[in-house]
Amino acid sequence: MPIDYYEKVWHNGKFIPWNEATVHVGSHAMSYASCLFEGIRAYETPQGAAIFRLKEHTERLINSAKIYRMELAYSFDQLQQAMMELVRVNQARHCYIRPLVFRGYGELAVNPLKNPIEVYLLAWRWGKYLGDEALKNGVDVCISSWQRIAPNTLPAMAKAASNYMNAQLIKMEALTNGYAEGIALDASGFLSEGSGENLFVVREGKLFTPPLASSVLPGITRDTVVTLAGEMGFPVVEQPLARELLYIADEAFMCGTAAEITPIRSVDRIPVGKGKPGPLTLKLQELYLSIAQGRTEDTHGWLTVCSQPVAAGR
Ligand code: PPE
Repeated sequence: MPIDYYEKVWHNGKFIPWNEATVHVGSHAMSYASCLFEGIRAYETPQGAAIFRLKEHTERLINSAKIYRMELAYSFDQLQQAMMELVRVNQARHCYIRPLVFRGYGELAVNPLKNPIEVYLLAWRWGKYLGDEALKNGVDVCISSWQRIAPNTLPAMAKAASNYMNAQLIKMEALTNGYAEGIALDASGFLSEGSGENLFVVREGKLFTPPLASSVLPGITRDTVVTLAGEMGFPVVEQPLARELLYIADEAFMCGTAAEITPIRSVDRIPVGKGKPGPLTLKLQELYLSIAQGRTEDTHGWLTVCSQPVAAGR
């Protein structure tokens, strides 16, 4: 699918055309993957385009930069303002925002410290992450033969491009074998996460999700699910989870900004529950989307409205 992009890109404080948002191949990030990113959705709401959990995504970006000793020239507030401005100048009704922070052109050697830090904000329109029918019908997934990065190799709490080389191996293997997504085990053999989503299992009225120690990204949708499920009277247990729990689960789903809440209907060709999206999964999915789209009152302050409804926007 070609990128359905918005024309204006934010680069170090200025807006530039999409086609001019290029980097030199000698940039540090190209050779050494010294790049961090975020993925954020702005939804169309009756109040105009609204960014979902902007504060938490910005915090995670700042944390990723701290872990990798990258000094950001922009404050928490400036980054949030820039993302709101990005949505406004592009007159986007809804979009996916991709902040990128990377080490640019300067010196080529492993030591990254002499290279400038570049900050870009891109926006494009992104449809359903795991296929058009995924949210409604669920997806077929497999357990990957690739493990998730071990805790003492690459930090899973940082959303770094390097982690996504591991994710690409998981994804390619899954697609090659006819699955929509792969779920990796952690270095101890417990369930970790999908190539781009966190994982939840429902069994006997309880929700389970792998803990951060299982090398998962501290997902913001994961946190949203934990909050909403708790309010619905379903506390979530965070503990190391055995692979076979998925095979005997009543329901399972994956979640992420891009994937939203996607039901899992089978794992390794074993049907999960009745082999179709479960009732609690669908309830959480609907509640999540209705809050994000401004159809249900935003009691948590998760939405940041960027603009008035724009008739001319797309
Ligand atoms: N784990 C991984 C490995 C991951 O990439 C994501 C998001 C999550 C969990 C869920 O995190 P959150 O979005 O905060 O709920 N993956 C992003 C990028 C996907 C891509 O293909 O690029 C996303 O969903 O935006």
